[in-house]
Amino acid sequence: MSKKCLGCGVELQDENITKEGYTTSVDNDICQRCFRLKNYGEYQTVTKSNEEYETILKEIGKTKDLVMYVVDILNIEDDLKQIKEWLPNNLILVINKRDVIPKSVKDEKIVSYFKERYPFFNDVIIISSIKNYHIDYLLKRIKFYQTTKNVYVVGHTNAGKSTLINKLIKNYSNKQQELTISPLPTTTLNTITIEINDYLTLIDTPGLVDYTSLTNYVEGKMLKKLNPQKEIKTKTYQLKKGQSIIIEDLIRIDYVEGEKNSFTLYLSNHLKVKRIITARHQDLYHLFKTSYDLQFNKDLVIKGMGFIKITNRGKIDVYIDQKVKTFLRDNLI
Ligand SMILES: Nc1nc2c(ncn2[C@@H]2O[C@H](COP(=O)(O)OP(=O)(O)OP(=O)(O)O)[C@@H](O)[C@H]2O)c(=O)[nH]1
Ligand SMILES: [Mg+2]
Repeated sequence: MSKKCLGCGVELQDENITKEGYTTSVDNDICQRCFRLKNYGEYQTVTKSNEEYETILKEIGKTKDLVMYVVDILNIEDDLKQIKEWLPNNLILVINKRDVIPKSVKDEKIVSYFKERYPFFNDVIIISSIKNYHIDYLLKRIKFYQTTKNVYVVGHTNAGKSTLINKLIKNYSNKQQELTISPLPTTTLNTITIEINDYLTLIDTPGLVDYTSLTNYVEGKMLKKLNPQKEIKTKTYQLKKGQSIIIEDLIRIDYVEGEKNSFTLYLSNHLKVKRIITARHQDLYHLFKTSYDLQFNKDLVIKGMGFIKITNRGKIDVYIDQKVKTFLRDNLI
C-alpha cells in the first residue's frame, strides 16, 4: 500500500523532486514541502483543481456521516446554501477565528444571524481553534449529531480546518500527529484520516479554492497583512458625500450619494487606510467599478479582506480588481 504524508495527505514518493509528495526517503512520515513549511516557514505553492474538491464532497454525500463545515468569520461566502445542495448529511456550521472579532461582540448575535438565514444547519457554533475557544462545546455537539464514528471536516481553503483538527488531536487524543497548516491557500492536498479515540475519527479534506478572493491575487507580504493575527481594532469613518476610503492600493470606495454615513472597517490592523476627498485623487480608478445602492445597516463584504459595516442609506462606487468579488449583506455585527 502506498504511504501518505501525515501533514498534508499527499502520496509520498522519492523519485521525482519536482512532483507533489517528494521526500528523500519514503521511510519519512511527511513530504519535503510539509517539512520545509513546518521547519522553515518556506512555502511551495501548489495549485489544485476544484474538481477534486467536488469529487470528495460527492463521496462524503454518499455516507451518512456528520460533516463540519468550517468557515473563517471574516470570509464567509454570500451563499452558504450551496453546501446543502452537495451534502444531505448532518451539518454543523463551524464559524472559526472568533479571536479576530472584537470581544465586545456577542457570540449569540452571530450564531442567530446564521441560524435564521440557514436553518438547514443542525447547529451553528462559533469557535477559535487557535485560542481553544468553545472546542469542548464543539466536541459535545459533535457527539450529539454524529451518526457513525467518522466526522468530515470540509470548507474553503484557509478556513482553519487543519488547525481545528490539530486542536482536537491535542485536546482529546494521545497522538503526536500534527497536520500542516499555513496562511496560504491549498495547504492540505488530500483527505487525511485521524482516529481521535474509539468513538471519533476525523477526516481532514483539501479546501475549496475561492477564485473570487483577493488572497489569490496578492504577493506573500500583502497576504500576511491581509490575515489578521490579533483582535481587530475597528476603525470608523464618518463620511460625507464626496469623500472616499482607500485601503492599501487594493480597493477604493467613493461615497457618491446620501446623508452623512458611518463606515466601520473590520479588517486586519496592518492594512493602511486613507480617507480622501473624492474629487482630489484619481487613485485606483483603473480598477473595476461596481456601484451599490445601500439600504440601512448593510455590510460591504470584500472577499479575502473582511467587511465594512455601513449604517445609512446611500450610494457607493467600489473599485477593485475585476477578479475579486464584493457583495452586500445584512449587518453581521
Ligand atoms: N486568528 C486565527 N487564525 C486561525 C485560526 N485557525 C486557523 N487560523 C489560521 O488560518 C490559516 C489557515 O489555517 P489552515 O488550518 O491551514 O486552514 P485549512 O482550512 O486547513 O486550509 P487548506 O488546507 O488550504 O484547505 C493559518 O494561517 C492559521 O494559523 C483561528 O482560530 N484564529
Ligand atoms: Mg488544511
